[in-house]
Amino acid sequence: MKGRIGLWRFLPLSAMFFLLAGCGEDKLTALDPYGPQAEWILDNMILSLYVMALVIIVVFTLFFIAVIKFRKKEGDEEIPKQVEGSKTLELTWTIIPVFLLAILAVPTIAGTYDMAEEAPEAAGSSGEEGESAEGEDGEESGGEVEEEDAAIVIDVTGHQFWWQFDYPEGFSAGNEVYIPTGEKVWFNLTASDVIHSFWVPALGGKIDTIPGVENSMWLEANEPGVYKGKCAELCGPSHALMDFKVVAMEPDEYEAWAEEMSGGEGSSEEESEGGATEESQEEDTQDSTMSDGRQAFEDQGCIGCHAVEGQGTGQGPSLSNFADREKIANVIDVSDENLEAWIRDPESFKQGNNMPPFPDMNDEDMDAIIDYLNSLSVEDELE
Ligand code: HEC
Ligand SMILES: [Cu+2]
Repeated sequence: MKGRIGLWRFLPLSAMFFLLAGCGEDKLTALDPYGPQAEWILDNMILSLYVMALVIIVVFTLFFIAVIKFRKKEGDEEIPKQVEGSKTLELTWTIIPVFLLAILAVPTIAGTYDMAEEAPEAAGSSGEEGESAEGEDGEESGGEVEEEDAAIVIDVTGHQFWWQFDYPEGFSAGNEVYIPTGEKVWFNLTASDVIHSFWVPALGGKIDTIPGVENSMWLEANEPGVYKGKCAELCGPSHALMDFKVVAMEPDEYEAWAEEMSGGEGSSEEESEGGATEESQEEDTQDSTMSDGRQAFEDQGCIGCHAVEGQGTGQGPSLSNFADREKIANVIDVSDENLEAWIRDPESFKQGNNMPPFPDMNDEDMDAIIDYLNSLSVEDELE
């Protein structure tokens, strides 16, 4: 009796837990799908739940019938008839599970093949965005203009403890991956150090990122939104903080974004080159008036690890659109104080991460760098 009272007391508490668990998370659940893959997973989860429920109901019904109907009655002294094996029974409880597994197998196998679809061979490079560069010079990629819906293939690299997303147009995005809605976006995934796992519960399944191995998967978002992703493989002290976000935009918005990321208006020639854009990026940075902040960013050596406009170095996340981030390094809210605190001592926020601290940077450089980072918005450019 005592135990029961104790348990009841926890009921409001656990109810609260479930309510609160729904708060503040950016769609971090597989039970609320926003894309075909996640829908498929949920449908199959529910189907197997039904199958399991059916089994439980049948087994327990039989069990209770047996317990009640065949219980020992008053004056019953005989030992009941002993049964040793029954072909009919054995067959029944072999065939029923086979039948149930067949029900599960049909959608599972079909879906697995669908999901294992390979990324279209490099169709993304110099693909869609280059082509749709507002038409200024439509002839850019010469004869080999891709068909309307050339696929987008994004290279993903897992690092302790951040995500690198390299786009076919030659730019890199750190920690937040932008995709268009309503189409399959392919990801080719690997890792630079240890095994990580790429998972966006609201959009689909997860897949490991393994050093030296390239895995591939696709995701699709039905509607615009921000979908939270997680590293799902214990990878070091800050594994639990290795989050990222998928930002799904309407296709035309996405195209404008991608164009802006790959250098804005003047750079459609460089887009047509696909990957080989290093030179033109150097030019780009020299063109843009070298602000104090940019100068400090280079003087302090940040540029050695953080690309701004351009492919990631792999050492640290690209900061090309840093001002669009919702969090710094996905752990602290964006604010000048927090940014300074991060730069002076990243370790205090994310144990074991690979950014060196800059505890003694002078205030002048610090302020300039913070202003500079705050100016690096691509979404603002689009408005
Ligand atoms: C040795 C390489 C290295 C240098 C030098 C470096 N960083 Fe970093 N930085 C990193 C890494 C690695 C991360 C990712 C940390 C993590 O999240 O695990 C990072 C993360 C960041 C972030 C958060 C990025 C995001 O996506 O939210 C900011 C901002 C940042 N660095 C600014 C700077 C500034 C400013 C400097 C120069 C004063 C600098 N970094 C120098 C490696 C470096
Ligand atoms: Cu990880």
